[in-house]
Amino acid sequence: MCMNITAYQQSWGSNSEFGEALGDAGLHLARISLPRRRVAGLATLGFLTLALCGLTTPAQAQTKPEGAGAPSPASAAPTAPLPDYTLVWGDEFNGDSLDQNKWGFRTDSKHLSTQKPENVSVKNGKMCLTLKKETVGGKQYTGGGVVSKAAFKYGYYEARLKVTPVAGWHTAFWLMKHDGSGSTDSHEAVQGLDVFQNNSINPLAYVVCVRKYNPEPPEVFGFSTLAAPDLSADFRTVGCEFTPQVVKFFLDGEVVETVDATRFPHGEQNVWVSSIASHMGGAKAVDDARLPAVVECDYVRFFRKSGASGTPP
Ligand SMILES: [Ca+2]
Repeated sequence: MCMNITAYQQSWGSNSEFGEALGDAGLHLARISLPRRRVAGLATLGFLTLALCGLTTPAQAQTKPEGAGAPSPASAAPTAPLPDYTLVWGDEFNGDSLDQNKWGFRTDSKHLSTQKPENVSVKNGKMCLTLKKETVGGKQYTGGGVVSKAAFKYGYYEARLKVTPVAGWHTAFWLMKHDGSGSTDSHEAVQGLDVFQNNSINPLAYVVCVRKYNPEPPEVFGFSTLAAPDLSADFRTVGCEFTPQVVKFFLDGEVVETVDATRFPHGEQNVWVSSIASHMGGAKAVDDARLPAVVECDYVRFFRKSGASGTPP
């Protein structure tokens, strides 16, 4: 297995995005039963997403369908979904621009896209990652992403987000030490926790796993492809509790995968949210006709257990 992982790292890079290739190899497939919600047509949902992120014309916005897209619970004070945890860092994205005291940008060129700061915006209580067909940095598409300036270790990490229904995009919420380069190189990473990785060609599944980077050799633990409600149809809450003993992955408040954390060393990690164009998941091509597209994130939060020590936010 380690041979396979190394081979994939060489072709995909040593970062969160190589995990999905492992999933394509069918190393592990776990299915969970989750309630499915009836959703409106994809065209309507795509339109609504663009409207919320200000990418439609005023005339188009006037035709916004009623009743679609429930408002986010942004006004509620963030509370920990687990006992004894307290919010110590986060962003509700309530302003009109990204808070660069909290976030830096992902700026790499990887797989099929170059990630641009200009593609990250904050509107209507959401952070929007705009996905475009344009040639930049030798790639034919541009995506976007953010990485927290603060790094944390043990605690509960959570994001609420909605992916695009447009095929060809890999959207992730994950935890990994950032080396300051804007890329996903993992030279400083001890471990990586992939809380959520979706390939938009299949909005009904996503991947979780734990990756050990250092000391070498790299290893992957708990790699699971999880069935989910349509991740492009509505916002979903994904979380990860990290303790010295265990990593627990959550979807909408339910534990969906558990990994023994005593099997790998632990270090600090930054918080990432990004979307890049990619063939991962078996996408043969990006669906150009439906671009630009948008990935939305309602919030990112980090809670620490009461009495626990850690890096101040
Ligand atoms: Ca929000």
